[in-house]
Amino acid sequence: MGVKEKRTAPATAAAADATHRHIQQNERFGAHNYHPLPVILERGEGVYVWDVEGRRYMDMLSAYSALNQGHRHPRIVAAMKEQLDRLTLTSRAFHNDQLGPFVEELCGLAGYEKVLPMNSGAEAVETAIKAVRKWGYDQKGVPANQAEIVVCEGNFHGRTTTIVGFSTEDLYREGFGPFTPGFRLIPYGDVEALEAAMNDRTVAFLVEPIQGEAGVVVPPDGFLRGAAELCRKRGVLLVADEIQTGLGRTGKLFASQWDNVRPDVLIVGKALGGGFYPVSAALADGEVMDVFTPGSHGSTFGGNPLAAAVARASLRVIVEERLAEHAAEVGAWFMDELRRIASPHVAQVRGRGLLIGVVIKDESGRARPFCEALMRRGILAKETHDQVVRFAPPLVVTRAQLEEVLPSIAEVLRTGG
Ligand code: IF1
Repeated sequence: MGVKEKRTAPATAAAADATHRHIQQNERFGAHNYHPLPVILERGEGVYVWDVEGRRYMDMLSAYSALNQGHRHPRIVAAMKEQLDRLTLTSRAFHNDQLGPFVEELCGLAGYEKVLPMNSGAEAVETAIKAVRKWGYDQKGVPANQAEIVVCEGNFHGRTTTIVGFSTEDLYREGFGPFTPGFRLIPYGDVEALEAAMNDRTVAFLVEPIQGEAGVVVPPDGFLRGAAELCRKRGVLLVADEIQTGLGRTGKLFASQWDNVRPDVLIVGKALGGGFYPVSAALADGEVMDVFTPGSHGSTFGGNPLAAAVARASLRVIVEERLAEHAAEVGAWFMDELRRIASPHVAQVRGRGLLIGVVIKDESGRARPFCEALMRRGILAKETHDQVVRFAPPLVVTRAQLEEVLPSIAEVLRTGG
C-alpha cells in the first residue's frame, strides 16, 4: 500500500490504527454517499499526497480536475492568505474590491462580455439553464414555461434534482423524483439526432466537450463543430459544460477550442478554485447574460472576495505556467506510453491532454480492483463507470514524475493487480 517515504516515520501500529479509526468514524457518522478507497490522506503538495501512515501517493485524480494547479500551489496559498487577512465575505448586497478584477480577468481570458460567479459546478449549470430559458422567452419568443434544452445520454452536469432529472445514470436519479421537465436526450456525438430533437421551443444544447464521468468519452471529430453550426442555424444556444474539461485539462485552455468552437454559454468550475475554494461561473455575451436583472438570481457566497482572490491566482497560474500547453505535450506522450503497454486487460486508451481513460475489457472484470492495485503501488486513480481507470494528474506533473510511476501502472495493467 503506497510507497514508504524514507523521510517520514515508517508506518506504526498507531498510524495503522489511525487509518482504521478514521474509516470507522466516517462509517458511523458520515452519510454513505461515497465508497472511497481505504486511504486517509493528511498532506498534499504538487502531484503528491501522503496518508496518515506516512506513505506517499501520486494523485492521478486531481479531485476530478479541481486540482489542475496541483496540491497547495504556493502562489495560490499566498493569494488566499493575503485575502484572509483582509476580507472574506460581504454578500452581493455590497461591492468588494476583488470581484471587479476577477470578472474582468475571467472575461478577458475566456473571451466573453459577462460572467456570473457561483460556487459549485452544479450551481453554474443551473445558472446557465435559467439564463437560456429566460433568453428563450425574452428573445426567441418561446411560449412561457415551454422551453426545451437538448442534453446527451451519458451526461454528467451535477447532482441537483433538476440536473439528475436528465441524467441517464439510474444511480444518480433513482428515488429523487419528481424531476424538472423541458429536457430532451440524444446520443452523445450525434449531430443528426440533435437536429431531429430541435423544434421551435428549443432554446439550448447543453453538452460536455468530452464526457468525463461517462468514462472519458471523446466524441467523433467535428461533433462540437457540427453542433455549433446547427445551433447557429436554428437560433439555439450552445452551452459547453467545461467544469471538468476546462482550464487546461485537455491540452487547450478550453476543450471547445479543439473544434474552434466558441460556445454561446461557457460553464467553468473545479480548477477555477485551484483546489482551495469552490468557485464556478457561467460566461456569455450581453445578449444572454442581460436576462438577469437585479434580484432575479443570486447566491450568498457567489462572487465573494476570498473566492475572487483565489480564482484570480488560480487563473494566473494556469496562464503563466502554461499548464494547457504542458498538458497537451505531456498528455500526448503519456497516452502513447499507456498504449504501448501490452496488456490483455486493456480494451482502449482514450482521452485528450491529461484527461485519460484506460478502458478495461469486460472479461477482465471491473476497474476498481485495478485502482486498488495501483493504490498499493502508490498511485491514486479512480474508476469511472465500472470499466474505466481515469488518469488525470495535476497539470503541473512532469514527464519524469510520470516515468517514475509508469512501470507500476504497466505491471498492474498487465497482471490485473
Ligand atoms: C460527484 C466526475 C462526477 C462535472 C461536470 C458539472 C459537475 C461535475 C462535467 C458538477 C462534477 C464531480 C462531482 C463528483 C464526482 C465528479 C464527477 F465527472 F468528475 F467524475 F460525479 F461525474 N459538470 N463532477 O464533472 O460540479 O457541483 O460537483 O462542483 O458528484 O461525485 P460540482
